[in-house]
Amino acid sequence: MQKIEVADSHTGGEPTRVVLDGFPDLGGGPLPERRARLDHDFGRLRLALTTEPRAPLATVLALLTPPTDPACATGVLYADSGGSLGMCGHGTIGLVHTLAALDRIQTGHHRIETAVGPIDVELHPDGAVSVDNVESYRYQKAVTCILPDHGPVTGDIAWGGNWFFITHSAPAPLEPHYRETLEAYTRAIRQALENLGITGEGGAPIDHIELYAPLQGGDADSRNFVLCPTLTYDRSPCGTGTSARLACLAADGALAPGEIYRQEGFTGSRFEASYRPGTRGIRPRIRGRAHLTARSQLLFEPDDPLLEAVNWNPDGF
Ligand code: PYC
Repeated sequence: MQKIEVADSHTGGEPTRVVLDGFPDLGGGPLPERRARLDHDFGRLRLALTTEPRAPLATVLALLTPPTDPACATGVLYADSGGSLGMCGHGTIGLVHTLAALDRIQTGHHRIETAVGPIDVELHPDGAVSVDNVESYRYQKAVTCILPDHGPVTGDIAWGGNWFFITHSAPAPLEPHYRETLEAYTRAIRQALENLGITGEGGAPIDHIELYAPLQGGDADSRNFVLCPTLTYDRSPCGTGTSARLACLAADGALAPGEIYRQEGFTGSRFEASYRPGTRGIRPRIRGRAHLTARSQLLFEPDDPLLEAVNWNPDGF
């Protein structure tokens, strides 16, 4: 029977599953090559680890892999039930918290290698984690696509470690009561972008859609709703989404380097963000907290009909 050791946590409500042992060897070479092998050769196992019955919806996998750069504490590949991810902000906060809880890293500064480049992290004495994300930038401003049921929607395309379409257009307030409406709307945007061939740089698919609404007079600057490749929403304020949004604000001259931006997510959890200038865009810093939820051994009995969760849709029953 196959057994896989995992440690689960959540960052502002969004689950992260760190795979500690039992995942097949992804081989050596640069991390983008290992990421491609994860997508091509281990898609079904990735699904089994990120969907029911073994994982809550929205789970992001953090697969530990040896770094190519000896200065890095670890390498990591991120993935969810929609596929692999370049980077994951909430997942990095969850990873650092988990490694600290397992006594594998101490308070202070560390470097981690991801499939889209090295990132620096700081584990603070109070347990908070800051992530100095990969360079983030706005690729295109004010791109319009037409939605069959909603008409034109205009937004920016930006990179924050994943590709985002970011817009303040929304058919309803960004409140839990309207979740289904917002999910349907952001899924329609994603589909329209795909149909129109609107992509990130180099033809990369835009697999994250971010709606935002400025908040005035509260203790956060903005609230967001982020549709992930899982086709459900991010329970956290989304680290890569906050990075992409910061890149747009910086490009518009609406946020100064070092200024604190408080991003509230759809469930009300918060990240604190700021940036320093980069070469092409900005270097965002995202600060948040994670909490452990479980340490377990996942079991895969050979006669389990749901060994691979592919095509199993519990909502369909
Ligand atoms: O926090 O960057 C993030 C993220 C990406 C997908 C889900 N969370």
